[in-house]
Amino acid sequence: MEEERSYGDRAQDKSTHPLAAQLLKLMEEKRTNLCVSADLTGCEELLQLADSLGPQICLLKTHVDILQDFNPDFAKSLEDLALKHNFLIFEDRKFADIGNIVKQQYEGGLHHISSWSHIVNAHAMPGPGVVKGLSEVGRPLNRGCLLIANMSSQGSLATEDYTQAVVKMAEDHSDFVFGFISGRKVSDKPGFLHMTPGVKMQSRVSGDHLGQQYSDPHDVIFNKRSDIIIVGRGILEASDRVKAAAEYRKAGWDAYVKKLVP
Ligand code: 5FU
Repeated sequence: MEEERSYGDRAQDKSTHPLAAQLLKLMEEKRTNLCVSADLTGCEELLQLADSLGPQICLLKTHVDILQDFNPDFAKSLEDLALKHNFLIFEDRKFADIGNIVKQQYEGGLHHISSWSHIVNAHAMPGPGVVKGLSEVGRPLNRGCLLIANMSSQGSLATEDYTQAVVKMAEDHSDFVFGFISGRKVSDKPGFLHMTPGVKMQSRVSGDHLGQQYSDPHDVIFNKRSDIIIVGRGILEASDRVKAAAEYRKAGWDAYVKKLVP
């Protein structure tokens, strides 16, 4: 197995995308590889969550289309909290259309995602046009994109060949794409970041009734060699969310430190 490099070290690589470098650096500084998936339906509750968990996370992931009261002030407040606590915002929009449409979905509509979200993601299924379209909007704003290499859900149609084609597409567009949503490390390029959803501490909870499948932080970071754990209900449904986040943060960080030992 090749030697694992630290987040801080990977941030220094010339080939690392500036946004990936910023993220790797803040992960090292804050000692966290935890992304909270803020899957809530009210703006106020989401902002409170961001403020209370902000010190413990490297990323806050949103699904703005499930918010019942989204408004431009909310986006501004979230940006302020990201600055206050030094985390990045990732809108999990999973763009999946032709370039001409994803451009408009990213920049316009009700949500103006490109104006406040540092990171978005996309399915590679439509071909490179989806990345080119997003990149025309995102690059001038110094944004970055992740490609979905495979999904955590049961019965996902992503084959190994598909995943390899996604890696190639990312490499071909590395001025905008800087990593993957995937269950495991799929590329050895140090500038690419891997983020894994479907994470829950209790290994006895193997999934939900709609096909979600869970692994624990150690398995994701140490065994599967991913970089960031994405945790939703494991934190959101806890009676004490701050305490639960601290536990996930520690589990994710300990697994990373263990991985660094040659
Ligand atoms: F791309 C993916 C994926 O393959 N699985 C996911 O679960 C994204 N997700 C997201 O992570 C999903 O949209 C939720 O926002 C989150 C997982 O939430 P959970 O409550 O931790 O199961």
